[in-house]
Amino acid sequence: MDMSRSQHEHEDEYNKDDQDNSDMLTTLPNEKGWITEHLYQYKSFWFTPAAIKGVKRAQQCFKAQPTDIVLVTFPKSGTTWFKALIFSIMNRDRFDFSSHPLLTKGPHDCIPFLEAIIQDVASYKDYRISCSPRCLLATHIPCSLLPASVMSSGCKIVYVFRDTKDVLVSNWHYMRKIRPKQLPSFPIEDAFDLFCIGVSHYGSFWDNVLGYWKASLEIPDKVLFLTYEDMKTDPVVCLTKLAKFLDKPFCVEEEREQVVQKIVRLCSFENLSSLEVNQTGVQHFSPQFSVENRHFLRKGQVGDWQNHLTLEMAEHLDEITRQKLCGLV
Ligand code: PAP
Repeated sequence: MDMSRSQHEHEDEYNKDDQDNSDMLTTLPNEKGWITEHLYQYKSFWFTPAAIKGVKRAQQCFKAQPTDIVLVTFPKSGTTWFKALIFSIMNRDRFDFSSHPLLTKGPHDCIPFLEAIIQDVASYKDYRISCSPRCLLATHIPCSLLPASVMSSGCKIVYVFRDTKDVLVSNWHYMRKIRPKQLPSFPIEDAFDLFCIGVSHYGSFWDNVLGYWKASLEIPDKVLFLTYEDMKTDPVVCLTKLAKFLDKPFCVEEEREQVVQKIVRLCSFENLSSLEVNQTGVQHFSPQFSVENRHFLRKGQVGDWQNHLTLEMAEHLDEITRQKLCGLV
């Protein structure tokens, strides 16, 4: 009886949240959406209605623990790759490389998104228990909108930055693939215009980056700022730094056994994209939103923007990046 009451209470609360959210949406500024009709500006950032619900839910319900690890990215900055890397670093004592979970599970199955899993209280509780004592989570939520406990708990945050132009191009490809057929076509020129004025999922891109960049300068022992490009150029150095930050440094014996190199290979684009689970599997983020795993592994290259943006577009994006992230790039 208690179970069904609490289930009812939970559902009532949820339905009330839905009603409050739709009421709130009518009061928010909106712009053309990438995969929904509109994106809405909520507390200075742009979201789909579902993402606003996720952010609010996370703020209400998520209680971070000091031992938690939160991977934060602006969408298409390397989430899938870094989920695989962090999962491999943290679980390297538990799994052998020949029968590793990443060979049969997608990276998004190994580390869930906070704003998605928190929508289902039972799954969230089960997940927390399953990965105790160190819970691994990922999110795209901007720094200023994180649940308060993330900063106050002192848990570790890893932020991944990627070149603006590649982020735009990767977002455009992905959104075009999953964009509902009933919406009009979405040329890259439209994506570019929206992106430049900050209108993209969890954007503006620059404000999202800036919040975490500043936090990484203020509390470097709690917030590590890495780049997609550095991980590509020198994965061994970057992974070693990441493991040290996560209090799981590689010991001499592991170095001798080339564990770092084994993780790099396991999580490489070439390996992950060749696995059946990532070619045919589907990620169910919520009952309403599923995406085929292959859409998270497209090209995995630095500089693919050159195949899609004009030089004028690229220069414009670089100029905004120089102005907004002065000192970082
Ligand atoms: P998400 O934020 O929606 O989860 P995310 O994983 O950040 O997506 O972005 C996908 C991008 O990372 C794709 O970039 P592309 O469109 O330029 O190709 C994808 O190919 C790339 N990616 C995924 N896995 C890897 C990997 N193991 N190594 C390098 N890049 C990767």
